[in-house]
Amino acid sequence: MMLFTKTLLSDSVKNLVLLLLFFGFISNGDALADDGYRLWLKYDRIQNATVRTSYSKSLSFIAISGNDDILNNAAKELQTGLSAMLGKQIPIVKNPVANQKGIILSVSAGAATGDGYAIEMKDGNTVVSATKEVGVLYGSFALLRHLQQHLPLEKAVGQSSPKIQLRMLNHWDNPEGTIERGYAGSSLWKWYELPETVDPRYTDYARANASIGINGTVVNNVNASARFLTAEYLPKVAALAGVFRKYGIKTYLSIHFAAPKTLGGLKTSDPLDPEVRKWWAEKTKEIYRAIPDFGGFLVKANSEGEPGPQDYGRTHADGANMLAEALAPFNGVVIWRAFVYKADPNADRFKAAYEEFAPLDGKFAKNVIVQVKNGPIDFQPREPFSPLFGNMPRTPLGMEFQLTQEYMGFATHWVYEAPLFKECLDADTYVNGKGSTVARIVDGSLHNYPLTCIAGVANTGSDRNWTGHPMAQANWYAFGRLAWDHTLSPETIAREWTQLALTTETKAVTAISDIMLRSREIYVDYNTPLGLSRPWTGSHYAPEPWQNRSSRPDWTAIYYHRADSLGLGFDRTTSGSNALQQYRPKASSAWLNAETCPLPYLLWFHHVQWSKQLSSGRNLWDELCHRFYTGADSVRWMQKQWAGVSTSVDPAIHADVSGRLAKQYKEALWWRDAWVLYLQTFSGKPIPAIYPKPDGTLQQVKESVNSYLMR
Ligand code: BDP
Repeated sequence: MMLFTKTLLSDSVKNLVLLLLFFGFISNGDALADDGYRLWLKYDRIQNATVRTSYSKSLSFIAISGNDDILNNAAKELQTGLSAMLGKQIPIVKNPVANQKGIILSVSAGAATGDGYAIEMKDGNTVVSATKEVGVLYGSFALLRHLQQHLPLEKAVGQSSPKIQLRMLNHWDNPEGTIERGYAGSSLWKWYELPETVDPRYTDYARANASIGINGTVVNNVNASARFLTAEYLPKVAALAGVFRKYGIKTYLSIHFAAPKTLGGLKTSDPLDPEVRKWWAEKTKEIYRAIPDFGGFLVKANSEGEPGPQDYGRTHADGANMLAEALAPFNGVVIWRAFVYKADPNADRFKAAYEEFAPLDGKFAKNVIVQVKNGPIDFQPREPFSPLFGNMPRTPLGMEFQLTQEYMGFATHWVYEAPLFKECLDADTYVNGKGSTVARIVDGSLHNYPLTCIAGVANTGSDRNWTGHPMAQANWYAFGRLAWDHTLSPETIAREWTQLALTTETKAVTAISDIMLRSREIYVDYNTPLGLSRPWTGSHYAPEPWQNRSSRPDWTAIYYHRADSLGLGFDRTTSGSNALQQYRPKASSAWLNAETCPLPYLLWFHHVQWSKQLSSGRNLWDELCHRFYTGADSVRWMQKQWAGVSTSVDPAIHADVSGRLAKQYKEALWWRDAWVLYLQTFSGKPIPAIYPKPDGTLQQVKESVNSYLMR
């Protein structure tokens, strides 16, 4: 009896909430604290009555014919979004309603091609059309994005097609639920309860991705466990794929190259061994039986201790082509990573990927993509573009960006990454003359690549707000938007995301996007200014520029900054490692000479004397102090600016970000003091009098770092 009453009560409460929702007393979050779960798909009720009325008149139904999963999800999303924004239930119908205006979803030949969509006005109706169902889904999300910004409906008209075919997230998730370099809780995938229990959150994950055009996901870590290929795990992966498929997202797996040995019990994993090839062919068939639209394999091989073809004297191409052969009958692809560097004490790690991969150009099978990190070293706060871009015209090169902030302050520091992505995409390689940008290599237009791919190492986890730092959601969003259209500006994306996720108040949108746009440069200034890199070893978080001990030299900090009594920086000119020679002369001409090298890249390429006058008018030492001090100080500006939007942003999110900013400020001082005090032992110069003294001695900073590292 008790139970019955409870059920009745909870049902009636539910109905009341629904009623209130539709009639606008509360809107999906207006009156409730926002926990960030809804990301940029908030669909808050539109407060401006004029806008609401005008939308209501034109958008009174959603017409969809046929019964396709993806189309149904497009209609459902429009219904959820519109009903919440307009405060009334918008029906999904089979045919347009006479004498009313609404949305018509249509799959038709001749509409926008590929994954693209068109939005048109026809007889007062808003028609979202595409050649493929998934295009209609993307068009529906684009329309919702437009309406969430309260823009005039007729301005939604237009066409859009993605510039890159495979727009993927790479999850570095492990079978036991941890995430390599994850800072937002544990894995989203609850392997232990799959496939029987399918968390509804997987659907929300798929919605979020589809809303920004992401169409592929690699669900497990590149340091791959062979377990994902077992009969135990494949049904689990298949259950996820079943959810993702309905949002146009293909599922991929990272594979362990030695699986034929470790899993299959073979004597070898040599890619040229017929038994090994057969093993992969059979395994691939088994995967496709479970997941008919499986995307393919992502492979980290002969890198940081992972097994690979070189263990058998074979090349990366041999390894990739063996897997490509197994996947080809199913149209699957191999995404082979170029993140390699050997433990050679005399080598420059900068040059490693180019040296191993450029000679293999043209040797890969048709369904292989080589995935290259944006920079030559490893996701540093600033790197020059990888010299592989432009040097493999006969091999599709994919881009790998890192969304998770491994080197950018985890989930504590606010860093908007779109400027970093754009800086790399817009860089000119000059391979086919001026305008040969990295973006044009990645989108295939420069070398006519038949396959194109861009990947972001995901920053998602089980935290309620998905990304730990609420503002890190913008990095996921920006990645998707740029993967779709790399010509968008970081500012456009910042403003758009802010309006969708935080507030539509114009002043606040400007204030918040200002912080976002400056945030990466501020971080670089107090963390690795003027082209410094890798001032940490194990933690990737705390300052350790003094770190000089490790099993290999390129795992120490001193290997990268090369501070000595003369100066600072890594000489990569002809007098040093000559890594600059891997670029086209026009791309590197400014970098070749310390006089002309832009300051952000100076110490990437030159060992510069402490008293050298720079283009800023300061000498190197003073310029470094200037950067460290102004960088750290700028976090206070971020705090002030953020305090100024307190009435425009949800209080819970506001408080959360304020707390993180306070910690960021403390840690910016930590970084500043660590660097300045450490470098001073080489430069022997005083900190300019205009700056306050560091908070402690070098020894004290080292102790605080040690106590952090002991955690
Ligand atoms: C480095 C990470 C490491 C990854 C590696 C990779 O520290 O955890 O496994 O990249 O990309 O940045 O393979």
